Amino acid sequence: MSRLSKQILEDYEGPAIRPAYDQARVRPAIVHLGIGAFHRAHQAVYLDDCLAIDPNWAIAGASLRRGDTHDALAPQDFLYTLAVRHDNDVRTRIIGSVAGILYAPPDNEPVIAAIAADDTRIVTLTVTEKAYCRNPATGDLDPEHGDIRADLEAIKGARSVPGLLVAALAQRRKRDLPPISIVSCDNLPANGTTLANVVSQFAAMVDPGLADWIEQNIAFPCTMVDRIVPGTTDEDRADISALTGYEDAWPVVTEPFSQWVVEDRFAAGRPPLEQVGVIMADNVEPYEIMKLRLLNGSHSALAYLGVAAGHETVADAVSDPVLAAYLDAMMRIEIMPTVDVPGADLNDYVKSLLERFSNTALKHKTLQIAMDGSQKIPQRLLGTIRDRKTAGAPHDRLTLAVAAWIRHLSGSRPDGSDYSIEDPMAGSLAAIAGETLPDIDAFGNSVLDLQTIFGEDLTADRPFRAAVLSNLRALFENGAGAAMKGLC
Ligand code: CS2
Repeated sequence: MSRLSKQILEDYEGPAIRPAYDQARVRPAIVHLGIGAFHRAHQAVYLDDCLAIDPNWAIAGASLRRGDTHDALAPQDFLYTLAVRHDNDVRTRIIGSVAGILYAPPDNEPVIAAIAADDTRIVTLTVTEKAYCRNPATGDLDPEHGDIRADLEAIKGARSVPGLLVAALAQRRKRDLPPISIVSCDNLPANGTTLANVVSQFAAMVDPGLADWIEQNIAFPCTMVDRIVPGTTDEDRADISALTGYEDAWPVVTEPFSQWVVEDRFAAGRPPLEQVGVIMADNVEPYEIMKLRLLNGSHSALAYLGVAAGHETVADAVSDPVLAAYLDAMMRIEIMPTVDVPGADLNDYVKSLLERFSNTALKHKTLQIAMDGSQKIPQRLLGTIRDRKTAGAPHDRLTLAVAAWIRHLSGSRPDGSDYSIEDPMAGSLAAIAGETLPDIDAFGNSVLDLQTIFGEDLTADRPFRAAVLSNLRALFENGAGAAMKGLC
């Protein structure tokens, strides 16, 4: 079977939809940092649609940590297959919006040079929460972060995302190049503002004049991104090849649903996003809150309780009637009253989330979503808990989800099998578990003392602490099913 490439596309007659534009005419103007499966199934698809309208918005991708995407896609001219699946239905499409991929560690100079190139007009990012090197509770740059310290000492060949952007922007300023927009597409509250904040805090430490220039010349629009994209498996590769008739080393598999809401505030033009289904908004915050709290908050709850209840995938977990009822109640009773999107029907939104989670074609691993909890819990669960507390309203289900995260950090399932904790704070979290367990209260108390996660307010909140600890004991002693039963 031939490998996907521009050449095989010339007379391809299989079912995968081909790019609707002449690939020889496209020009990159967007540098994307973090070209993983999510970007390839989301922004790159919208941009593929844009290229049929205007060929000047192709993507120069960059991987900062691993070369595997580059190595898989380079032999196929950076083409790849998007497989949209719902239960037994599958549709395939070849995406051509990625013009190339840069991978250049340990010295990211080629990536910095691409951002500082004359033709670059937009930088987009899907680098995950941890790459912002922020204090998760406050959103400020963490000056003690290892990569930040290294970059502050030697910014050439910067490793961290804030350092790398500042290095590139310093070059643009020096060469008097036009302004650009830097667009975060990560699941963070006010993601553009958060990014602007860490970038300007880093810049101020190396050159206050540069921080001022960034403020005047660079736009950091906020966005809300949504599409469920599990990691591709070998089984997916085989299924997709059998269907399309060519070999693709790294296709991406996703659901039919996709949403992108973008704040319309760009410094140097933008692709015709509004013509390809993107919602251009003056204020993205309500959408972000809705998505982070209802989708991602329940995803995290489902991941931690699902792992504890022995469910490997999200679809398995929501097929458990107790878990599904708990989740439904958490969303409708505790989260929905904290969300307000003008014109949106939140009951419909919740209903569609439960349908999306139950898509059996997506083998979305609970352990994949469980990763990086220290970076996710604050915006997914704790903000909602704070709002419920202020309103004097119950938040028992959200509290159970926080306890389930802490239980997860023990690294073992109720049947005694182990898994590893993937988290930038894994070292200190493992040390806490090692020093305190099997004393459940000591374990819970030590995690709840972490101000970078729980902030000054929740670390000092006695009723909150007591409620989390009592849930944590219930989870360890009686299991996840019993803990959820009273909360359905
Ligand atoms: C998930 C998200 O892995 C996770 O933490 O909650 O990646 C989720 O699938 C996306 O945000 C959906 O848009």
